[in-house]
Amino acid sequence: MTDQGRLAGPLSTSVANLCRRLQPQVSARTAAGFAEVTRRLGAPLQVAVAGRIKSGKSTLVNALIGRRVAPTDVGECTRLVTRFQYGTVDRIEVVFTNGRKQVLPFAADGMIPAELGVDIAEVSHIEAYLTNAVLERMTVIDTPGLGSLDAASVSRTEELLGAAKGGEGSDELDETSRNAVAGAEAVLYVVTQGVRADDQQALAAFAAATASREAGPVNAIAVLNKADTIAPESVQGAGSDLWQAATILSEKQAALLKPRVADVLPVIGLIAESAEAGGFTSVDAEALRQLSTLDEATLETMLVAADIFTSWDCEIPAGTRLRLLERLDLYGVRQAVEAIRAQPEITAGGLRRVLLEASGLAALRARLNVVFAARADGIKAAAALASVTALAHASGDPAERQRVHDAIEVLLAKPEAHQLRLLEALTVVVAGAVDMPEDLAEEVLRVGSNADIGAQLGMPGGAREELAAHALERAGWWRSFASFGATPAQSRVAHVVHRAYFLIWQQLRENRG
Ligand SMILES: Nc1nc2c(ncn2[C@@H]2O[C@H](COP(=O)(O)OP(=O)(O)O)[C@@H](O)[C@H]2O)c(=O)[nH]1
Ligand SMILES: [Mg+2]
Repeated sequence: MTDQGRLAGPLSTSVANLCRRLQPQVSARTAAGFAEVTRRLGAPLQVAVAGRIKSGKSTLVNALIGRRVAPTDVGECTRLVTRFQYGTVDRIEVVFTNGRKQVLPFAADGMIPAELGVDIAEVSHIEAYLTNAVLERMTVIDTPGLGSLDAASVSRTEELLGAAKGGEGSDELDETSRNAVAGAEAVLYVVTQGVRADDQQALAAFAAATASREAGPVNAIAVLNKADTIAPESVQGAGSDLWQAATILSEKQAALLKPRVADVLPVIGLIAESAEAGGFTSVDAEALRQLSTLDEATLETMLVAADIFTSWDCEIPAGTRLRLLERLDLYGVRQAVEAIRAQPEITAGGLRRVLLEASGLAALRARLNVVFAARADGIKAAAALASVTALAHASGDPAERQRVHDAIEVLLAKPEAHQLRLLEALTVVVAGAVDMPEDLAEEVLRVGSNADIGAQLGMPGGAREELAAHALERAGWWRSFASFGATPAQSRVAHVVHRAYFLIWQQLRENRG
């Protein structure tokens, strides 16, 4: 099988094998669905960027990809779902609802054209193939967002997130299978200062659509975007520190979204995009340098509000100031000017790094790597199993359903399937659904959130013998905790953790040579 090498891990491999084995034993339609499931298992993790309209999703997508390619603000495209995936040649395709595809030229500025020149009512979504390396590890899906006035874009988003009511049990199996496999596997949820009821609903729908086994927060993280627009004085305990205020607000949002997302990270998508996607140039750096020579009082006045900043009478052309504002907004301008004043020799490149640092993007990337990449095997396999189950369920043939069901039972008993249980345990611990002493909760998190054994054991780079001894010791500890001293809820988690350690120990022994 050609994509075997790209499967996310042992569990994904087992699910792919299951699909392949069952294919000759099921109806042609179910088999076609299985083929699609297998194809998706071999593809990079599908991460949807979701959230309300104008929360800055497309801006953040550009920052993550490292290229300003998704139109922001206005235009038809902001009302469509766009999938950014890896390709060896840059190419954009419009996919119509009837399945037809049409290649689209990039706009002069290298972006997806804001107006497509086709009947948008007939468009399903846009596929963008880009050479950017980030996309080799994840496919990023930009969504139009909820809370828009335009019902069509809302339904396109809901469909993608799996919230649309599918025709379950209907004869339209092709439609069903498409729905079953079309959903994203992980979601990056963009919120701004207020979390609303429909934010929660969308997340709940996503979790229900993607997790056959309650994967929950494991496949969703959130960002508190536009952190630069927070007024620190309005946040208790923040003093005048914007980042402190953003962190406090993020923690509050995390508490609100808790059973749904693992984490809420503050970011400034706009600054991240400018710093990372080529928007910030040496021309901007020069303009900032000029600004930094203004006297303190003048600059302070200008930085009070956007309209004052652009309309104030000063020698830097208004157009240049507008451009700075568009790329950095007032907070970014202030950060850059402060950096120049602290370090007058700073280069345009140095300034770009300062801005990137100020944007919080690095922390988001790191988190995406841990939360999604390390768990991609479990997340992808869980999503695939959900699809397989849905496909079998939709088949009118009880014998076929039973055959698939039995095969899944066998698969779930395999050692590699244990990570699904570990993900569940992780979920209840992170969500606070089971009371755990803090050090134990952290240990569960560490074992469940890392792909590398050394990191799982909290001994990165440790020698094999040492790791094995530690794994065995912890396995024993969790087993006795499960039997004595634990509440029933704790005990269920403890059994899972015990087995995780046991499997790690076994793996270390097997690989001894
Ligand atoms: N101040 C500020 N503005 C932002 C930020 N991120 C995005 N924006 C602006 O918010 C507007 C909407 O952004 P867009 O990415 O199109 O939002 P979407 O509808 O969620 O895709 C644009 O004008 C962006 O420049 C941010 O972090 N800070
Ligand atoms: Mg958008």
